Amino acid sequence: MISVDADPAPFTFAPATTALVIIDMQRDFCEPGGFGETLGNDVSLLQSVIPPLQTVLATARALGMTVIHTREGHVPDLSDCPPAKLNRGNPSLRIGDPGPKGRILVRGEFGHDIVDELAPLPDELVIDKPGKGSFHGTTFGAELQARGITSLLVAGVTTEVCVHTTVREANDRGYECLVLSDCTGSYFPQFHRVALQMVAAQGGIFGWVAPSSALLTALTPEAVR
Ligand code: TIU
Repeated sequence: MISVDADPAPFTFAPATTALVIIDMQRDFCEPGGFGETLGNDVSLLQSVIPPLQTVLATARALGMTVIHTREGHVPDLSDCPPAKLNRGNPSLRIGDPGPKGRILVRGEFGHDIVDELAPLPDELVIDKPGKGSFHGTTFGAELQARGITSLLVAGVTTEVCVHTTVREANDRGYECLVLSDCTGSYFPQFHRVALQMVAAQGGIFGWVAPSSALLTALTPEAVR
């Protein structure tokens, strides 16, 4: 077992039954001209997530761990996008509108895909999800079960939206989740901070939180062997 120095207590996991889950590191959220920017956000705030997450991803791959990527988005006819989501707020462009990186938050468009730095390998699972949580409307739960996964190392964006929703869904289904604090990010730094506190408070009500440095200290080839 690997033990990571985490908040509120050490997080222990077996690499063979643990997946690195990278949530929605899509151009639509991380780069100008996508969904995140249409909502009025400064998307440059998410850039700091990429370098530490690249290191964690490279380590997980080198150790042969299960890596799963998710993408939020909708089929081209938007039949999986509830009107309550489509019509919400006053964005500069709505979901499905043509933008500089293709139709906003639509599957198959350039903007919907994952940033180059974290591009999935051909053998890595990519879960397309219509909502904020990774379990809702997807095969994510079945895929975890099929692989015997019981613990999740969770990274990606945004901390208080899709990362939080996924961790809450996973926690209710019995998965143990470690959120990597520097490998998640938000358009609202104060939400990022408090969202991480919410996970670990009350004895770890939703899971555990640790910086990637703590994971990498514990996750060495010697420890995994
Ligand atoms: N707007 C925002 O903070 N996030 C999302 O809409 N989706 C995800 O977090 N992926």
